[in-house]
Amino acid sequence: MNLSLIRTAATAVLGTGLLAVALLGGGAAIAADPITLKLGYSLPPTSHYGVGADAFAKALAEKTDGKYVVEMFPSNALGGEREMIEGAQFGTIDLVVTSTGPVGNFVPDTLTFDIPFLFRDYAHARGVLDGEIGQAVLDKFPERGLIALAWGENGFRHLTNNKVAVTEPEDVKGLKIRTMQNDVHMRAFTTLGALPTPMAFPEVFTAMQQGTIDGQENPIPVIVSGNFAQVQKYLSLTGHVYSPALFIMAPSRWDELSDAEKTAFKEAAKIGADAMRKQVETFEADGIAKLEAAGMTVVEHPDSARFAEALAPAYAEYEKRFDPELIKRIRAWQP
Ligand code: EAX
Repeated sequence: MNLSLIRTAATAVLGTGLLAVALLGGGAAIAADPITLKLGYSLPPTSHYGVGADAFAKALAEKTDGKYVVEMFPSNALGGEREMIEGAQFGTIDLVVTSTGPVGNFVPDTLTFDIPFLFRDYAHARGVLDGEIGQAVLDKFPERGLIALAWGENGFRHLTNNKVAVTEPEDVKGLKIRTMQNDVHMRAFTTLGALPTPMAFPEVFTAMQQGTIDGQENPIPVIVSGNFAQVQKYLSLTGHVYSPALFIMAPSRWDELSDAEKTAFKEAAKIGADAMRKQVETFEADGIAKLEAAGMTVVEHPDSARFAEALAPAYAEYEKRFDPELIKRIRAWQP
């Protein structure tokens, strides 16, 4: 391997201030004239998204002999998730790791997966997404001006707030809860009697700090990596919905790739997704204890069955809006 080349590429990438550290440390070759791709995500580099993006960058370099260098833009540096997805559509951002939160506004088929209490556990969600049903949704992206390389993971979402230790659906009544810009989620919270406030993620911390919202809901890895314990008192492990993540790519970039490169990008995204899922598990293993140590009161067993029951009117609507047969097939999925 030519070390001076690596150093030159490293300096070039370092010069931007934001870089693919994993790539440079990973021992992968960097081609003489590498193509630099911009990848954006909403969480810090140490998050599950950061770990997944780094693993993707490393695998991509290995699979393409260093032709592609991924420059990382973590922590909303390129805007909120909705803006980043628009960036991919326009071709101003090459790659985005995002939750499905705002994706339904672009590819409505993803919304089916945002239905509350649809998946029993991680094995169920991952199995459906990695199988035929998940692939069929990935295949819908091109007609909406986007490429989806692979499903990643954000995790099961739990509720935090500053007013009350939520154990029953009634406790949620009147709470101002920030939701993602996702009308399936908003419908669920309206049905529970909360006041859902759709908001882009970059604004959430300040909104909690200033009390313009009482609470929010996110997976443990996001609550931990976002330091939400600093501004939220109560955490209820509602696990009310599974939050998938995606590796999205700009079609303008995708169209430039050879077939072999397209395969390399997809395989690398799958490796990134696996690393992301592992990191979600790591965060979940010690995250709750960390949040308790940081001062949060944790309700470990809110009444999930009653939450699901209280959502009946919302389910009736989802069944009208989405394919009820598909919902049935997803629910019935077995490993
Ligand atoms: O993708 O907006 C959200 O709450 C997301 O879960 C977060 O940005 C991670």
